[in-house]
Parts: sequence; structure tokens; C-alpha cells
Amino acid sequence: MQKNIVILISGGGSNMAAIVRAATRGRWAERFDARVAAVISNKPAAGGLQFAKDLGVVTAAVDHRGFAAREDFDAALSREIDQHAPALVVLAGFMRILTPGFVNHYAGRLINIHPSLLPAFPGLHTHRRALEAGCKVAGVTVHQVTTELDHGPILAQAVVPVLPDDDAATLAARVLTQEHRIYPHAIEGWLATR
Ligand code: NHR
Ligand code: GAR
Repeated sequence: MQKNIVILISGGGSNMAAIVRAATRGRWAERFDARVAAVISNKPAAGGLQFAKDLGVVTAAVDHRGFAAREDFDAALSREIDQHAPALVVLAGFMRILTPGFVNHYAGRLINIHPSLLPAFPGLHTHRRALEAGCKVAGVTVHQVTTELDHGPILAQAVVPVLPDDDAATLAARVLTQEHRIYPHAIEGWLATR
């Protein structure tokens, strides 16, 4: 069975690009019959959309501002995603909390990358919070998405040191380099076992 991957973004799309490049370099089509079928953003102006087009990937935008209720946005987003019959839906810097109806529809095939060592610091502003807590290490977690925010089963983690002169931006950059390494690896592991 052809395994389509749909990637959801809100921003620059560097994790998306790391995944698309890994799919090509790692020959996911030949090895797993898998391909990145589409990149979808809730922000029409997201830089990652042009980045995806440049990489030759189909893109779409579903602007959350056009919907009165989260359920309505999620329904429209699902319709767009399901055109690609995805085996896996990948949140890569996607910044909208998803409703239980959406999460349950993709149960077992929805994963996220979160820039902290979960279960520490679920939610937003993870780097600032890690610095404020005096953490000596920080990192990133790839996890299955469940209805509880940033709490699903952990698929992969990577650790980085917190350095004495770090601010949120320098720490975020150090974590991001690890994100680009572990997200493709976690997806490859997921594909290899299905
Ligand atoms: N949805 C569910 N149900 N479960 C998760 O684990 C999810 C999720 C949706 C997104 C990514 C997550 C992260 O890795 C993610 C995990 C956005 C927010 C948030 O508060 C929190 C966590 C995550 C993503 N978003 C605001 C909201 O009102 C909007 C913030 C903004 O637009 O800048 O949706 O951190
Ligand atoms: C990444 O650091 C990702 O972990 C984080 O946003 C960045 C997106 O960068 N995700 C969240 O904070 C989710 N709330 P990218 O668009 O360049 O991949």
C-alpha cells in the first residue's frame, strides 16, 4: 500500500524540509513505498509553503482565521488532508491546538515534534521556560499526538547542553539542529515497522 505523508506547518518549515530531503536521500519511495504527498499550512503567508514548492511538493493553505470555531477549522483542514489519503500526518512547527475529533480521526497516524524534553514543558515558550528553570540540558521530543496536549507516547528524543550565555534564541537554534536529525529518523522508524 502506498504510504502518503502529509506535513502540517505554520512557519518557516525547516523540519518539513529536513523530512522532504530525507525522503529523497533515504529513497523512502523505493524502500517503504512512501512519499511526502503534501504540505499544508494554517498560515497562508508561512515561508515554509514557498520552501515546499521549491522542493517540488504540493502545497495548500487553510487559514484558521476564516473559521468561527476550532471544530470548523479542523473539519476544513481534515478535508484538505484526506484528499491525500495519508498513512501518516506530521505536525512540524504546526501552531494550532487540534480538537479531539480531529485527533481521533487520525489516531495512530498523527505525530508531533515538540521542542522540549517531554514531559517537561508542554505548551509554548519552551526554551524560555527551560532557561528560567535553570535546566542544564534541554532537547526535543517526537511523540504520537493524543487528545492531551504534548502528552502522547514518545517515539524519539535528543538532548543538548544549556550553555551559560544562552538566551532563548541560541538555545532554540541548538535544539533545532537536533530536530532536523531526529524527526526524519523517527519517521523512517515508523515507516519501517508498517
Ligand atoms: N493538538 C493536540 N490535540 N495534541 C497535541 O499534542 C498537539 C496539538 C496541536 C499542536 C504542537 C504543540 C507543540 O509541539 C501540537 C501538539 C500549539 C500550541 C498552542 O497553544 C500548543 C502546543 C503546540 C502547538 N497554540 C495556540 C492555540 O490557541 C496558538 C499559538 C499561535 O498561533 O502562536 O492553538 O508545542
Ligand atoms: C520547531 O522548533 C518546532 O519544534 C517548534 O517550532 C519550530 C518550527 O520550526 N514547534 C512548536 O513550537 C510547536 N508548538 P520550523 O517551521 O522551521 O520547522
